Amino acid sequence: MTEPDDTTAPTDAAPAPDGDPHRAGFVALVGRPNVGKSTLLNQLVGERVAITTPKPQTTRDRIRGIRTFDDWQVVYVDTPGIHEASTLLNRYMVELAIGTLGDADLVYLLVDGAHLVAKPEAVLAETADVVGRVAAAGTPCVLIVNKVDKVPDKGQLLPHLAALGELHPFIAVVPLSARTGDGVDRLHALTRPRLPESPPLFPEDSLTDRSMRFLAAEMIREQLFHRLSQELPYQVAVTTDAWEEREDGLVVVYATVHVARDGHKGIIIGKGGERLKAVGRAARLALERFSERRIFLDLRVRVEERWNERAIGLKKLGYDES
Ligand SMILES: Nc1nc2c(ncn2[C@@H]2O[C@H](COP(=O)(O)OP(=O)(O)OP(=O)(O)O)[C@@H](O)[C@H]2O)c(=O)[nH]1
Ligand SMILES: [Mg+2]
Repeated sequence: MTEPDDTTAPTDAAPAPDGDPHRAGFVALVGRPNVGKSTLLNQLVGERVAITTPKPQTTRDRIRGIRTFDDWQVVYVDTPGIHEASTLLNRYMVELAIGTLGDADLVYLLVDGAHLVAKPEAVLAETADVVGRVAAAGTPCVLIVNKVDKVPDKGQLLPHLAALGELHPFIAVVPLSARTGDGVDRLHALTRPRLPESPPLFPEDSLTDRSMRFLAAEMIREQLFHRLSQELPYQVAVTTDAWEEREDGLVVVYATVHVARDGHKGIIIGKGGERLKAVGRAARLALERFSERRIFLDLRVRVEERWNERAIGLKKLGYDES
């Protein structure tokens, strides 16, 4: 069994001062759930390496996305949203995000600009909490005010940007839109000088450190998030069990949706199997686009009783630090 290489990364180089040595390092993307961390990761990398949904707590793992320029390389580390975690899975997610802070050369701390205008006090209070974690780690930090495409009158942002800027000695406060890419270029100029002198950390055509198996499972989970409501998305996990390349070029992917309760199985499958079919179809198309292969997806549902409440269940389904 082999897996295809990652697709080729865009190589438009950011200008660098003459004679400056090659630089490479890590930038951690952190913030509350749903602020657009994974959308920004994809925008920066130029490919959809992380799944994104309108629901909070979509990202459960650390996902590295790589961007290679002529004389520097940056490894962006997407993390789960930092929140008041109560369940075992959520505590695991938050610890993972906080653990990333100390390992990075630079932190991008994201807030939702549209929320900032609508509910400034709430956003300031919850940002202060995340800022405390960043300050404890001691890593230099850029504050990113995302989703500014949702704020028609940019002047409305100004007093709030100033208030946020007082929370911490940020390197800069950068308003941008991860969705449209507006304002993203400014990040490159701020980031390069903060990275250490180093040869590239990954091959120059790599887009992510994650395998196609992992990305396949995530693409299926993304479709489940889109099609399930209330608590159910948080009770499912997906594994890729096998990846087989046939001689005619077709790739057969075997994957399983794990549900925490017997009663959830029928909901996932849907009437006449319709929901599972729709999930499989959409995930297969996304995977075909990304891998540039023809895919046959064999998708099953299995009950892994209370997997999300038990350490052993989490580990079994891939949620461990390794
Ligand atoms: N309008 C607009 N929407 C955005 C922007 N960035 C992200 N979104 C939307 O916000 C929602 C959440 O985006 P994600 O990238 O999944 O957010 P996240 O911070 O990774 O969320 P978690 O993984 O749950 O912590 C999605 O519906 C995105 O399409 C933006 O710049 N503008
Ligand atoms: Mg995310």
